[in-house]
Amino acid sequence: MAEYQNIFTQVQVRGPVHDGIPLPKGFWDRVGKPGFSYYAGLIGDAQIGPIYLGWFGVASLFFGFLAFEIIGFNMWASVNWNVVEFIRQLPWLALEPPPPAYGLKIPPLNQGGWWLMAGFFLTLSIILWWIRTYRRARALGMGTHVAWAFAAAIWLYLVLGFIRPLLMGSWGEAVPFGIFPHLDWTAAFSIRYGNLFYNPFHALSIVFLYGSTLLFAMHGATVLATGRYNSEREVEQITDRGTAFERGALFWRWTMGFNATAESIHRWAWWFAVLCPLTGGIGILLTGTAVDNWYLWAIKHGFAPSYPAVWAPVADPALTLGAPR
Ligand code: 07D
Ligand code: 07D
Repeated sequence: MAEYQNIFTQVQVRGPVHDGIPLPKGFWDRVGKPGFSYYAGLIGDAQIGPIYLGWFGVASLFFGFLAFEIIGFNMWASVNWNVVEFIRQLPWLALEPPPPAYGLKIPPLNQGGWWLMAGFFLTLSIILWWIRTYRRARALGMGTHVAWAFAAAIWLYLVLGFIRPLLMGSWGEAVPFGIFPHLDWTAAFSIRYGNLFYNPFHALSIVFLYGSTLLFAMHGATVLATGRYNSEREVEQITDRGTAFERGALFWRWTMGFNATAESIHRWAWWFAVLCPLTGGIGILLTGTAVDNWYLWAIKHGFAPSYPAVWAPVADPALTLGAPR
């Protein structure tokens, strides 16, 4: 008989379906008859629904769908409405922003106009969804920590596609829609501005990205490792002696000499996750606006070693004759 392994799934214990607490008057009702799904229970809670769909949720889904359709149809048009080619080439297809010549003007539809429209609807959809996370949290009497964490990601998204292009005076600076095209943009961006590795905010962003995975691994492992002592029942665990949480804390104090608490670990997690796109957004905002070449910037500030001027000093390739300006 296979041994029960809590790193894979959980024992599914089911009570009656639960509608959730009543909502204050004036809101939409939750919709959908709740039921149980064994498969949902393998990865999370087995109960599906009811779901709350307010005006903001419906509007967000609508505009998100609109953006998705505009992107999809443009990609399909780019392969002459050939279904097979559309599916075959999907990861490489793109909806590109306008060429630089248009600056911040509204371009013709097939010259980036569709891109501008899709970007507008996608942004609207994301902001409406943000409002939803804020309002649902408030309706439940929760803090708005989820909304503010989401806002950190939206900050980076807005810097990449809206704020930096505004400052640079051209929509052409923004990211294209498409799976590999947006990676090509990312690589080209790094090269154009002298290697993003020398941007200290890119480095900070990586610190928080890697730090997030480390903290997530440590936290997830600790809670699962103490599951046999009911580590998932956080409230009793924090105050009582001899609990799973005390063991988890002791484990880290014995191995590292220091331990987080059941509460503080979540603060660490929140800040690491939030600071990743927050610092990243600062790094992108500075690129091309305040700093034109991060490698030369790094040499100037003692962040990268300078090479002796044996033949000629290093010239910024972006400033040479014939370079795209
Ligand atoms: C696992 C939660 C689920 C979310 C998923 C994403 C779409 C887009 C639409 C084709 C962790 C759903 C994706 C709806 C499809 C069209 C039009 C979240 C989880 C599964 N990227 N990026 C991906 C986005 C940027 C970079 C994958 C979005 C910047 C690199 C996916 C944005 C730069 C790599 C994706 C965005 C950048 C990726 C997996 C917005 C610098 C990869 C994402 C709105 C930050 C990886 C082929 C994932 C990959 C990847 C989506 C922005 C770099 C398609 C929506 C411009 C280097 N990105 N990305 O799992 O496999 O996220 O690429 O800003 O290697 Mg990206
Ligand atoms: C994308 C925030 C927006 C997302 C939102 C979600 C939907 C989906 C889905 C319904 C992720 C909206 C969601 C629409 C709806 C459904 C299903 C957050 C996003 C609002 N880099 N790099 C980073 C590393 C290099 C470059 C950050 C590593 C090269 C550029 C991160 C390496 C070059 C940019 C990071 C590496 C380069 C970045 C992103 C290694 C390319 C950015 C953090 C080991 C050759 C971005 C300051 C993040 C940034 C960024 C990691 C290498 C380019 C830490 C580990 C040198 C242009 N890089 N990078 O949270 O902020 O993204 O830079 O080599 O813009 Mg990098």
